[in-house]
Amino acid sequence: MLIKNVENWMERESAVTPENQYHSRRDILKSMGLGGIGVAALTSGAGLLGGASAAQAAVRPLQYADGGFRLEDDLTPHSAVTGYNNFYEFGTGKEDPARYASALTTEPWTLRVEGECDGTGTYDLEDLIPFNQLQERIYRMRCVEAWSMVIPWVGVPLGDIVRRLQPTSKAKYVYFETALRRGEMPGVRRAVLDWPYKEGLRLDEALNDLAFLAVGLYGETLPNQNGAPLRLVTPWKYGFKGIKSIVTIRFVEDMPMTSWVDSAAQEYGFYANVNPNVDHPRWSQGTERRIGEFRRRKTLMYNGYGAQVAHLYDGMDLRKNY
Ligand SMILES: Nc1nc2c(c(=O)[nH]1)N[C@H]1C(S)=C(S)[C@@H](COP(=O)(O)O)O[C@H]1N2
Ligand SMILES: [Mo]
Repeated sequence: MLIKNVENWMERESAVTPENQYHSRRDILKSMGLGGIGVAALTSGAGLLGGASAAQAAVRPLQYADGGFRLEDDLTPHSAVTGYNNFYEFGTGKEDPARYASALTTEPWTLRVEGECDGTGTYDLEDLIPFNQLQERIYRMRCVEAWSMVIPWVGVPLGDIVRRLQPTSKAKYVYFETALRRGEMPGVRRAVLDWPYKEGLRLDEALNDLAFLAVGLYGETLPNQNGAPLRLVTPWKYGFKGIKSIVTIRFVEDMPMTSWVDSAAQEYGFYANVNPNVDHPRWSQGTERRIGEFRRRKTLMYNGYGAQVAHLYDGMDLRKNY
């Protein structure tokens, strides 16, 4: 991303508290015999179990079922998931989103659905997302900056929403935009990226089982710094595809421009599939550091999700289509 020197942010990363010093709220709740449901009083009390910030005070518990995608890997502690973020609308520092994103007004939240589909129009969040059918999925996440996390997301399969909106036969891609609120987002005063933040998926990628629209994490609504109230999660792709605080969904015929391709096409491609064999021009993608761990891990092709997604790219040259 905008890192001049990889070592620079690696040092910042190591400043994150080691894993054994964290207390996962989820595990604590589990050990108290509480599941993911109805723990409002316990989980939203600021500071009760440590690490809560002003921005997290607004989160609410969600009800959800097990979405079936679970990992053996330890979860990344809640305080790292919500305290070490990329959300450039609030600044380019990893702590900036936790510090400033509470200014974002997320209620009410309306989305525009546009382009090549039958379901065009303006939707309240609750009308687009079936909050009574939420799932929890634990996904491995890999940032292009070569750090990774394991996050318990709560949301709905993107494919369910796409199918409900009924794309026309012309629709080949889904394009997303983040809210642009000059008064609430200190980071957009600088033209770091071409605001609003833009992303896209090929339609078959959007329909893949793994593609997910998250409204929560760790059993609660998303903290603003993680993209409240609605963000994309595509765990086989680098983190930057996970566009936050979505206000526009548009079905289009041609491959859309995305913020990162626009900013540096030679460094960030449209596909952005996690691929240890294709290095970023300025650093290796062969290994990664799981936040909270010290030894580096080998990065896995498609972030370990090849069985689910490799077929989407059959016959494509992944060096060209990076
Ligand atoms: N609108 C918006 N979405 C964004 C970003 C951003 O700067 N703005 N950063 C991306 C990047 S680079 C990453 S790694 C993930 C980080 O998500 P997290 O902070 O919830 O871990 O969000 C992605 N989505
Ligand atoms: Mo990222």
